[in-house]
Amino acid sequence: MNNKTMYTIERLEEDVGLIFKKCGVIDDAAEAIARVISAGERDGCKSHGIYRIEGCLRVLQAGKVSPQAVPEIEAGDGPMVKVDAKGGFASLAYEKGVPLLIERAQTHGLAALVINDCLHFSALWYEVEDIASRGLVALSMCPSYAVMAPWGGKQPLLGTNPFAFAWPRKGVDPYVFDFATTVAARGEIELHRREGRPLPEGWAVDNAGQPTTDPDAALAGAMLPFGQHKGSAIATMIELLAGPMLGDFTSQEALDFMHGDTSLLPRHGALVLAFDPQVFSHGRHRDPMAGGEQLLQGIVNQGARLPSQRRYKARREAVSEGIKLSEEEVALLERLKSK
Ligand code: NDP
Ligand code: PYC
Repeated sequence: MNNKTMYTIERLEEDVGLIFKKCGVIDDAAEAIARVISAGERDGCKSHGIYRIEGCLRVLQAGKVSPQAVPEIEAGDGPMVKVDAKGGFASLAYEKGVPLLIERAQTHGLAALVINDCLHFSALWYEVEDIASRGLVALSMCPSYAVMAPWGGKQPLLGTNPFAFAWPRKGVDPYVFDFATTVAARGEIELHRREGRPLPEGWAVDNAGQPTTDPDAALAGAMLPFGQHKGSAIATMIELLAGPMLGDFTSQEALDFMHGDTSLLPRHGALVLAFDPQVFSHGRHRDPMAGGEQLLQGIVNQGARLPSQRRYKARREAVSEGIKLSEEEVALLERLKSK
């Protein structure tokens, strides 16, 4: 890429927050969105960084997300914390619900954060890493849009349904993985299209069900699950757990709600689970953290890298040198700020 401009994380957060505030999004929500988008850029996760801003703005313009929504929490004394996002962005709903989720997991061993009716556009590692950095194990999942064919089928039905897991570690970054259940996130296909690059084989079929490496044909056709029938089943599980089980949309319903327009972003529910390993292992006289460490060390000792290692490295570089943005990205921020 061409010349780069360095941004501090604070400057990027401020700019992104300002863009959303100018579009009528309440301050708390705009700032929560800015944190997650800027963290994506900081960690080199381009498919869920500033590239997502225009998608969010299109949904605002289409009137399909509520800029003034204030999430409402409903939590008795039990392990379930429910947040009704009221049709607003998921980031604020997550931030509002997570302190109670942590408290309940520490009390009950396991707790669930149920977010209903939210516009979810972000990477899930942000949530599970946040929970693991407070000493808990976390799982997060949500549907998206019906853009993926089930294994053996040809028509879009399931979403790109992301799934993330985090395990806390003492003195080092948590173990985190986070992936779409399609071969790659849809954002990756869109980035290939923008850059005029063909897709790797096996990512998608065209609208006649034939394999394609053309990003446009892939976007008009169907994406494919990772791991064939296995990814297809995991994506189905995510639909069931974070859709119908929460009384919320499946990926097909989320797409219908947007009148089939995948240039917008999906609105649906999300499920985040937190586990306290100290409660689960109580009475066993074995330190769960030490046991986890032994396993992770065994992986590293084979020369394998842990998931998120690339991301943490990108973060360290961004913290010391700044976040590098291209001329086009800077121009985009400036244009949106001055609107
Ligand atoms: P990737 O395939 O880029 O990465 C998946 C995971 O595997 C990451 O944790 C990554 O760590 C790790 N990984 C990659 N290569 C290796 C390796 N060689 N060895 C060990 N671990 C490795 O992710 P996807 O394209 O599937 O998804 C990208 C993002 O899209 C996710 O953050 C997801 O949450 C988001 N998404 C969000 C949706 C939504 O509705 N909100 C929908 C779909 C996706 P590392 O980052 O360090 O490379
Ligand atoms: O990259 O597939 C994706 C995606 C959908 C919604 C947010 N990200």
